[in-house]
Amino acid sequence: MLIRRTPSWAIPESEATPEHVAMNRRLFMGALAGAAAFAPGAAKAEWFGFGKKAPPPQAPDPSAGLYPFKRSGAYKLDRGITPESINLGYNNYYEFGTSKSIAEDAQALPIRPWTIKISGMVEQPREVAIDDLMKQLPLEERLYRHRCVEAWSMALPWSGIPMKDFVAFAKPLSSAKYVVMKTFLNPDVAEGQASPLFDWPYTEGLTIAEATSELAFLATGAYGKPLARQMGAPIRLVVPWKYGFKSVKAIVSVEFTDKRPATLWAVAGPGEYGFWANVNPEVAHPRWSQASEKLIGTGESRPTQLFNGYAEQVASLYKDIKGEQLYR
Ligand SMILES: Nc1nc2c(c(=O)[nH]1)N[C@H]1C(S)=C(S)[C@@H](COP(=O)(O)O)O[C@H]1N2
Ligand SMILES: [Mo]
Repeated sequence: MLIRRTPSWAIPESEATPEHVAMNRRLFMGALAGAAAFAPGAAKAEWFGFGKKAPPPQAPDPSAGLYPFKRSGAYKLDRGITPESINLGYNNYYEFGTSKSIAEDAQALPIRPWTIKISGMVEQPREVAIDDLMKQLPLEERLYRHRCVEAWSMALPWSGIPMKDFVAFAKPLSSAKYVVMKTFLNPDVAEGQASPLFDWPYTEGLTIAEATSELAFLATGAYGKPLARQMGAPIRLVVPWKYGFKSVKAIVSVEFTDKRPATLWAVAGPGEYGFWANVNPEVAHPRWSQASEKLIGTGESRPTQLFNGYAEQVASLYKDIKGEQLYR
């Protein structure tokens, strides 16, 4: 008889995957009949990571020598850093599968050359290579907590560019209200993108006020080196006062607009995930409590903090917003 031993820090699958599998199952049942008709082969009954392929040879990272970035003293943790080895093996990245073990599949993503398209309500639309961007903008390391809507958390050193400096670089028009970020679209490499259950590419957005706030960060690295592919290489958003699904990985486009974007999880589960998604222990997810969180790596349970402990920096962003679901 096979006994699956779960490390003590691991969350039982049933708890760890609600964002995700529980909803998908429901969606899946509903979607199956129709979806299978227009996307034969995409609607796989088992979708927990894909076939193992040897990763293709990858181009070198010309910015690798810039790491480690100088650590900012402004961001203190109230817990230990999650060991890198644990973070590298516990990820959400639906493009590569719905389990936490997508690291191997994610190695197929080519991350050089990599450009970011800046478009919409800006002085001048343009496309910029990530390595040029890193030469022009400030680089630093920040220690942040990281809280998934599934009620687990980590803490880690991110290396990257303050988002407010990126926004200044992009020169949005004063009429722009939102910034919309999208992940690459390449179903040949990311088989999850063949699934009809989500509106690919992964899309997330912030208000301009959020994007230019102190904490919003574009990570190009973690743990003192370039970002691992499973963590969102070569560049991903990090907004630590919000649930993890806001922090979109592998960004290829940034658009400025005056319309609130339709974001991937808000489209997939509108009753469960919204645009704002600010962490709040008192606002439960429709299917589970957010009062506490489990620290990945130790298994310790801690009370969830309002805005994930960053209320001092971000609460003022929301004080005049009325009649909106700010915490889901
Ligand atoms: N493109 C993309 N970005 C994504 C996701 C995803 O599936 N695809 N998952 C999100 C979720 S739900 C979380 S919790 C974090 C996980 O980041 P990590 O794997 O570095 O912990 O990435 C977010 N960004
Ligand atoms: Mo998440």
